[in-house]
Amino acid sequence: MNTFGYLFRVTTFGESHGPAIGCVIDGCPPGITITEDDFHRDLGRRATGKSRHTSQRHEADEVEILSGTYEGRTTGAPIALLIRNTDARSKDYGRIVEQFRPGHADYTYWHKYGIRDPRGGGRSSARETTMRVAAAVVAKKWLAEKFNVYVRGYLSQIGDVLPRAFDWNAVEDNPFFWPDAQQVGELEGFMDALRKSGDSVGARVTVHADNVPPGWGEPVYGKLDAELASAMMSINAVKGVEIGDGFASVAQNGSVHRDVMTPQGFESNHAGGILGGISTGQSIVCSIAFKPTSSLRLPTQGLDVHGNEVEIVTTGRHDPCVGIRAAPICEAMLALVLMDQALRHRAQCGDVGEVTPRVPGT
Ligand code: EPS
Repeated sequence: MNTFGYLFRVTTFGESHGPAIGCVIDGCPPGITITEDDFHRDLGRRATGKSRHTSQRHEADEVEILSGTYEGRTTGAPIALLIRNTDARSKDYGRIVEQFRPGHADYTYWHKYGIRDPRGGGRSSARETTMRVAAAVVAKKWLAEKFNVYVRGYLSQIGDVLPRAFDWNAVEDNPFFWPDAQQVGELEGFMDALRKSGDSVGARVTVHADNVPPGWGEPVYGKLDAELASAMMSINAVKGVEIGDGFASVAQNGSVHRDVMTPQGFESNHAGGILGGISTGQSIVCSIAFKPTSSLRLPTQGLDVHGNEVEIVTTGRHDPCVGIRAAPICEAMLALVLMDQALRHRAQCGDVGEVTPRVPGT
């Protein structure tokens, strides 16, 4: 399954060390202004090699728009986007061609298909997320222009380090998408020590969508939160997704968790902007847990494809914490889900209109 969405349908293709990666977006509304320049910002935010704390692969990540636009505007035809791979180094994978990295999809791909592209992990590489971010550039633009909906994200935990302060303005000014500018030096030290040790660490990313109108999301099987969970879980290395208070809700009482409506607005947002699978008009808040990456130069025992016990060492240009550059990827999945749900809402309920006053502030 390489296709995502119902009405705004994105299919990605390509391997990390193949000639190119790409996507086809089908069902895109006509008239959206899109040029190749629009992709630079978000692709740059996601890319490797932007700081010493991520993989040092340096990709150009130049998008070619092959179809679906005319004079800089979408036509309603399938939009094909292509990025040529320019900095693959397949020899790094020579020694693990017949080995399974513990904690990696090498083993499950091998069992499933009986063949795998070991170069850079093929389709299991985080390189695949490039095209999600590219497709979401179109979705983000439409959401902003049509509904004033904005999607943004930040790193909300790395290992056991939590932000001590919060400022959205700090997030884009450091290599970690971290919301506390005072802590950036500490994180640099943390990551430098981690990299020297050869180990990796997990992280948590939080994304918000602001100004989502009430009503998006489809009960019962197309719940907005269910589709967000599925979308986020489809990102490499994701092991958990929370909406609003998520697992903290377990220890709450209903009298605390309920978001009381007043003439001045909602008093809280424990629900993360979704009730009954449908947006409330409050900010949608979703947190995503990334596991520590499994390509480590620290030797370990493991098995090869013949069942022999072998020593496994992964060399090359790997991310010690893939969560560091995952905020744009999570934003992308949020935007893709929202755009698809917005189109579905418009198709079925576009004539309903505003039937009750909104809670102020939404
Ligand atoms: C990745 C391993 C590294 C990263 C890659 C994701 O690949 P390589 O060994 O080819 O450098 O660089 O990330 C990207 C190329 C990207 O654009 O995100 C992995 O194992 O997932």
